[in-house]
Amino acid sequence: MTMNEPVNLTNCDREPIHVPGSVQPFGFLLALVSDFTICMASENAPDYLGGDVGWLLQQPITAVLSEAAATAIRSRVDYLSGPDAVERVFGVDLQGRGQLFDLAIHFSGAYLIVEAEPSLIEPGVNSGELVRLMLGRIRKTAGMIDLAQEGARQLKLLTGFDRVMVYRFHPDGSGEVIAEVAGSGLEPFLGLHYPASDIPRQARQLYQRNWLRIIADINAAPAELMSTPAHNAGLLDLSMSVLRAVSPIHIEYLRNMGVAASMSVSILRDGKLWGLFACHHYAPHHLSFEKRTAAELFGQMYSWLLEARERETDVAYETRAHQIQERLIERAALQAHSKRAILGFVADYRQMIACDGIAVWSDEEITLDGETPTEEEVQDLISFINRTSPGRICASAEIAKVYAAGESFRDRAAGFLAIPISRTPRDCLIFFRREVLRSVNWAGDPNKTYSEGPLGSRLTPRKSFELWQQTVAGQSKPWTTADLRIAESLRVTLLEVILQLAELAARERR
Ligand code: BLA
Repeated sequence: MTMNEPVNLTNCDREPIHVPGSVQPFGFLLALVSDFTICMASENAPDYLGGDVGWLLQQPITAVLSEAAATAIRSRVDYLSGPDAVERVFGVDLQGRGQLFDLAIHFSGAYLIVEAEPSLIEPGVNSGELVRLMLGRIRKTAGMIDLAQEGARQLKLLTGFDRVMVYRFHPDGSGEVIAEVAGSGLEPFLGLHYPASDIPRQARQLYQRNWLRIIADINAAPAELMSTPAHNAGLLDLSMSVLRAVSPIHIEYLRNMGVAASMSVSILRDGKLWGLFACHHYAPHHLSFEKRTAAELFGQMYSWLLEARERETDVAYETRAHQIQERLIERAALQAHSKRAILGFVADYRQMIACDGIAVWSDEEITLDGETPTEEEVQDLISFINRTSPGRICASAEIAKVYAAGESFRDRAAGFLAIPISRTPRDCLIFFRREVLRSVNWAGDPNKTYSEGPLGSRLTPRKSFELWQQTVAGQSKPWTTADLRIAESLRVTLLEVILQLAELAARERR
């Protein structure tokens, strides 16, 4: 997509949101070349610094800022060596006139970017202490959802946004509101799913590098970046900027929802974007840089805690599966016949791997439990599996994609995980998961109507939800690597059980 091609609903994952050529007007931006001469400035810089843009451009920084301010900026340059490094300085008297600014300083290519916004001193607020208290509260929670709910509550208290949600991404880039704290009378979004396109790929990549963005007022006209002829402000990469102007598509989406200000704080796991704290306000809402820094720090601490918690959950899931498996081996040893040993443990298998139903086929006999295809359908599926992947575990979260006949029962069993359990073909365990759509309904207000902007009704929560429904039709929850590891271990165990019982039977016959 070229810079000049208009953005619409089909090309928006290619919208170059990192080079908007403008900033939000709650602060101003200067770009300096290596001798600290200004080569770009946002058109609103004179509102804060006096003079006009024509004058600012090509001035050495010391002609515009006080010596002390220029020194404060220069002294930070040495700390900017790592990728994506941003230095912050609070309460700098930029022109020696008693007006204090908070600064964010970083390199974009060869340019030193200085962003400044008036310091908002909040008497009695100690951000460090606030974050310390917030962490104390979230550490007391148990489980991932409880953690998310308390995290949203704490962030709402810190920031004063009308609504704070925890939005979790799925592997396909779509997402789900898993926790929400909203002012009374607001339509709930908890439990709603949205397609990947609502937070397009390049935005997700950006949010992995830059932890926080705020849109203080969706109606505030962006301030264009102006430059001297030798430079091109339209190409200036603002990925790490704090003032970066926001995609017009996203602004339209927010406007349609009646949202006037928004903020999101990234939640990362193992360096990858796991989710976001998504915050809405129904009037313009600006937070001091200090509070935003506190919110960001909270997001980082939250991410570490989540990482530790999720790891514990994964370990607990597998440990429990292994315990069930050990009990199963002990009990199998008491069985006289392998068929009984295999068919008799359906309830145990179901506890090992999360599923909605299971089919077990052993020695020409089939047992179905929970939500499954019919016996006939299962038998056809088994023949297919034995033909296409004999002796191997095979799994899919979208059955009709790998097995066309699965189309007819995909609402009951959109996902399957098959474990072969004997040397003779056919004997196997198949875990089924229902179509994800069946467990999720529209949770918003059915009577609520949304405004529409130039791009029509697509950019509303309800339409987004409908689109998500279309994109996940025929899919179950994905099988995780933990599921597959447990399946492999179960396969080996059941093979051993069968072998042992066969040996025992042979010995008895002798
Ligand atoms: C960005 N879209 C975003 C952001 C969120 C959402 C949270 C991050 C920016 C922010 O902090 O506001 C989406 N917000 C949601 C969702 C909920 C919510 C799903 O509160 C659910 C309750 N957006 C669209 C479509 C396109 C699109 C169809 O809905 C494109 C075709 C684009 N969204 C889009 C872009 C950005 C974005 C380009 C990046 C904005 C930026 O950082 O410049």
